[in-house]
Amino acid sequence: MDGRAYLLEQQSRIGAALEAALPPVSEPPEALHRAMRHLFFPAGKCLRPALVIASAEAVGGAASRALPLAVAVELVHTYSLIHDDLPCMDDDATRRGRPAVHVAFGEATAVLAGDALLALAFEVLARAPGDAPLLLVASAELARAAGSRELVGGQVLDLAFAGSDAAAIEDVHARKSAALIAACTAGGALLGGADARRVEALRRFGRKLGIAFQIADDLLDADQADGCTLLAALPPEAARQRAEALLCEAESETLELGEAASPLRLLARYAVRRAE
Ligand code: GRG
Repeated sequence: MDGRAYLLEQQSRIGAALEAALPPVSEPPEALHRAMRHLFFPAGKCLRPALVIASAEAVGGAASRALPLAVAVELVHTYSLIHDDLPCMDDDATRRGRPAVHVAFGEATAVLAGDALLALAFEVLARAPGDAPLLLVASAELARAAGSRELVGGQVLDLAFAGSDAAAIEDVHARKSAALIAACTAGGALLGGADARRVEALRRFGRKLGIAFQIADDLLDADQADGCTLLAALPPEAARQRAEALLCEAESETLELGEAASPLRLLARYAVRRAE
C-alpha cells in the first residue's frame, strides 16, 4: 500500500463521521449550516484526520478511539481555510475547486460558519465516548495548536511578514501549519494509548512533517514566491532538499514503532512528495 491508497481508505470513514457531526442543512439557520458544509462534501485530502488515525494505529491503538479527534481536527482546519480565504486575509475566491465560502454565501456568513466549525470541533471532543481524561488532554492540545501561540499567532506573523530569513519563515510554518499537524500525531498517539515518551516522539514527528509539508505546498504553488515562503530565501532545489531532510528526521522518530508505523511513514512521504 502507498500513502495515497491509505489516505483514500481513511477518507470514506472520516467523511461519514463528518456527515454525522455536522448539522443538517434542513435545520435552521439553513444558510449557515449549508455554508458550514460547503467545503466538506467532497472534502479535501483529509491528511490531518488520516494522520490522527495512523498515529493511533502506530502505537497499537484502535482507529475508532481516535476518530473524534480526527473529526475535530478537520473541523478546525476547515474553519482556518474559510477565514484564511476572506478578503481581509489572503483574499482567495476559490477553495477546493469551488467558490470560497465568502464568495458563495457572503462574508458575514463565512465568518460565522468558521466560528461555528471551531465551536463544533470542541463539542465533538467533549461528547466523544472513551477515556475522558485522555480526550480532555487531546482537546487542550488542539485548542493550543489553534490558538494565539500557534495557528492564529502564525497567521498574525504571516500577515506582517517581510524579508527572507529562512529560520523566521520556518517559525511561521511551525506555528501556522506544523502545530496542528503535531496536535494530530501527538493526540492520535495519546488516544491510541501511547506512553508519554512515544507521544513526544510523535509530536516531534508531526512538527517536522508539518514544516516539510508547508515547504512542499509552497513548491507546488511556486508562482507565489513572494510572502512567507522558503522560496523567498532559497532556490527551489534547496527548498526541496530541506523538505526531504525534515521528512527524513521525522521518519527517524518512528523507527522504534516498527511496522505499525508504516502507514504513518507512507502518509508523510505522500504529503511531502505529492505532485498536486
Ligand atoms: C485565519 C484563523 C485563520 C487562520 C489562517 C492555517 C491558516 C491560518 C490558514 C490556512 C491556509 C494555509 C496556507 C494553511 C497552511 C497549511 C496548508 C498547506 C493548508 C492546505 O492544507 P491541505 O493541502 O488542504 O491539507 P486540503 O484542502 O486538502 O484540506
